[in-house]
Amino acid sequence: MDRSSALHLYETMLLTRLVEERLVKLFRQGHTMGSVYRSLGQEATACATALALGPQDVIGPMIRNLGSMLARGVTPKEVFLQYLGRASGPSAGREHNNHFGGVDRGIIAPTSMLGALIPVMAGVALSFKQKQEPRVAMTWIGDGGSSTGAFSEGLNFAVVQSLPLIVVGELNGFAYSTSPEKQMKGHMSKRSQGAHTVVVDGNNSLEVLETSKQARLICLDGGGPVFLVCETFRMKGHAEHDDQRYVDPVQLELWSKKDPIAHLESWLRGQRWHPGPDFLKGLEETVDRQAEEALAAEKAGDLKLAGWAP
Ligand SMILES: Cc1ncc(C[n+]2csc(CCOP(=O)(O)OP(=O)(O)O)c2C)c(N)n1
Repeated sequence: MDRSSALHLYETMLLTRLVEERLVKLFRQGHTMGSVYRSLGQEATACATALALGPQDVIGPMIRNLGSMLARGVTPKEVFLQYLGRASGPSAGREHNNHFGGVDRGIIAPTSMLGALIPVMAGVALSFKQKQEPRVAMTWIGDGGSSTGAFSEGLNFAVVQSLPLIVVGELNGFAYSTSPEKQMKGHMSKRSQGAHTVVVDGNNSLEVLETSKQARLICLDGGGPVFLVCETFRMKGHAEHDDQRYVDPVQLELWSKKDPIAHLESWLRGQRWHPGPDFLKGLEETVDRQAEEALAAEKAGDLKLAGWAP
């Protein structure tokens, strides 16, 4: 791990946290459409995985993977415009929250239907294999989403066809208010359908990045798919309306000590690579400025639901 890659990882995770914090404020002020699904505590699982990819690879994120989109160059302003439902936003006001992408930048838009992206991304990976292109597809699935038929069918297809697909399993303690033991027997990694499977500490961004890079090489070498299960914890409720009263505070306390950003910060300090407080301040200013620009677009009458009369 060289200094600039480590700082890029740090920057992407911080940016994800700051953008989501600002989205929460915008939500509470009544500006946004839909809710905000935080990835607090899971930034490593969203960012370090995507940062392991090459520019020609394709991702299919889910709701807690805004960080993967920022990792691929989506700007905070685009995210704010999208959540504000603006005509000048990425989906021109036709979709809410992070349901946008762009084939040109290798992002298949997230969908709401859990599991549905697995067969879609297996299809993307199949096209790479058929065209003999050295590219991989990556998507994410929660422990709850791994109970769907689409997950099993899609991953099974990828295994049988040896497709260059990385499925990141987010084992994060809860699917809405249901814990994994209430909906699966054994560890999530047992649901691999025979795929090469690795379990990592999802809050250790360095380990996630390194393992994701290895997973990519396995895929490029024809050994895919890879099921990369990240053990982590959802530190907020399902979305902003959910106060997570069903979560044991002791568990939250325990996981707060394993915060992925704090972990990387202390590693950077150990390397004497920590960029200092101005780095965070600069990012905060960037996020603030871009949020204000999006709010200015709203004020200027950049209509919600493009093409519709107010
Ligand atoms: C097929 C399907 N069933 C139910 C839902 C409603 N739903 C949306 S998110 C969610 C919980 C998802 O939990 P998990 O997959 O573990 O991901 P996490 O929210 O923990 O990241 C549910 C039940 C849905 N969107 N799609």
